[in-house]
Amino acid sequence: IHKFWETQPVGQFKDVGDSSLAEGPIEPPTPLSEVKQEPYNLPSAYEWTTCDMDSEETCLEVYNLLKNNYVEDDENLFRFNYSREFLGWALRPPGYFASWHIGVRAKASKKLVAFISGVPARIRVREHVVKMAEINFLCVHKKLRSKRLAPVMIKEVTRRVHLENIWQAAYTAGVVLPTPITTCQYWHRSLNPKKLIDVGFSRLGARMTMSRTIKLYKLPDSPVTPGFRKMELRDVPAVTRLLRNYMSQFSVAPDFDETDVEHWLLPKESVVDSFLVESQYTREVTDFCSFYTLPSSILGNQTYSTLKAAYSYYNVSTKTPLLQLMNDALIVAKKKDFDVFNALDVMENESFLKELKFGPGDGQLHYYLYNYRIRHALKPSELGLVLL
Ligand code: YNC
Ligand code: MG
Repeated sequence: IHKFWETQPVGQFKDVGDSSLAEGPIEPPTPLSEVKQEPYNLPSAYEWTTCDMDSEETCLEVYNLLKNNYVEDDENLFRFNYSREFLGWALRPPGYFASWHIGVRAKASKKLVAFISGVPARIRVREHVVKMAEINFLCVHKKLRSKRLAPVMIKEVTRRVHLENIWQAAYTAGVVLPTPITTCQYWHRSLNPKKLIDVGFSRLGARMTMSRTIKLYKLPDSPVTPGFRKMELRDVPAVTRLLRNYMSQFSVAPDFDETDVEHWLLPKESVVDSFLVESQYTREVTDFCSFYTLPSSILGNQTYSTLKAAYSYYNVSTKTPLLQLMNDALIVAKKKDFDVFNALDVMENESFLKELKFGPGDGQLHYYLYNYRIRHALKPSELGLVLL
């Protein structure tokens, strides 16, 4: 039933529970000279293009392809609308490869009709730090679906990753493929319940009125934790130490150094927000929280066109209880006019979701590794990785 995925070095369904299979790479690297030198063949009406994300014009083409054709919810009410600034950030981390930003154009019109991307990352699996590609933004134009273009795009990005001498990858999808390392659930915390109900994102609870619902989700005007402030450039060393120490408890997590923290966690307007708690006495950074901005287009509503969503990213609590830290994150997100705050049940998130009035979403997010077998599936709480 998975004609393509059955041919790939990924954990296969038939091997689930087979404890004779060792954890680690499924296939060894091949000499670079043996990596196919030419791109895979596309149907003759199409051609490969490398998308230069430094070019405003190309960035806009990728933005528009995704805005009109990327991920929708099960009921087709919403579609992710990653901003141009976000795409520029997500696709150009330290050491990125322009060759991993892969487009497909119609030869005749030069219109961009498909895209897939990778960025390099060091990901720790238990005690092993592995160089990987994080694969994201796989998108085929709605009019070209079910023509087996996706497998060609996946093989092409794999070839270009191999050319950089990288042999593993991490990715997430809403669909079940062979075979998830874990399956996570999204939880949603209403910040603007009236709008969420009006656009069909949420429903008025049983025996609830609109005014009682608004009151239920009300938040203070400003954070309650003394020393809670926005992260700054000077905080990069302290945040890196705090994060590295905290992430060591998870089975799979990024191995962030200071350059990574500066890129992925330093606040960037309308892209990523980060806050920390600095002890008033010792000036020590004891806690950290962050979220990224990912609006969704609201499909066919007369009043509203955009749902402004914040997504929980990396959080660390050592002194401030995580519950209080995340409540402050909700407060600042509300102040920034987000409609909803989303979080996965990864890391220690379960400890605050119910108490802070998050509700479970429908639909799951499956995490995968390419060419790396893990012995048993993880619990979401054992996962320390958030992909965009
Ligand atoms: C998916 N999301 O199972 P089988 S997530 C991977 N990820 O293959 P066709 C997927 N594979 O089952 P369509 C997938 N969705 O026969 C489908 N597939 O073995 C598999 N949607 O291809 C599927 N973006 O071209 C099947 O399908 C085969 O025209 C069918 O295209 C699929 O970015 C898609 O959800 C998703 O744009 C492009 O539906 C299209 O339907 C679409 O006939 C809306 O494909 C947007 C959307 C996906 C978001 C994401 C992560 C992608 C990971 C890709 C795998 C990376 C592997 C590692 C590579 C580097 C390795 C190194 C080293
Ligand atoms: Mg297709």
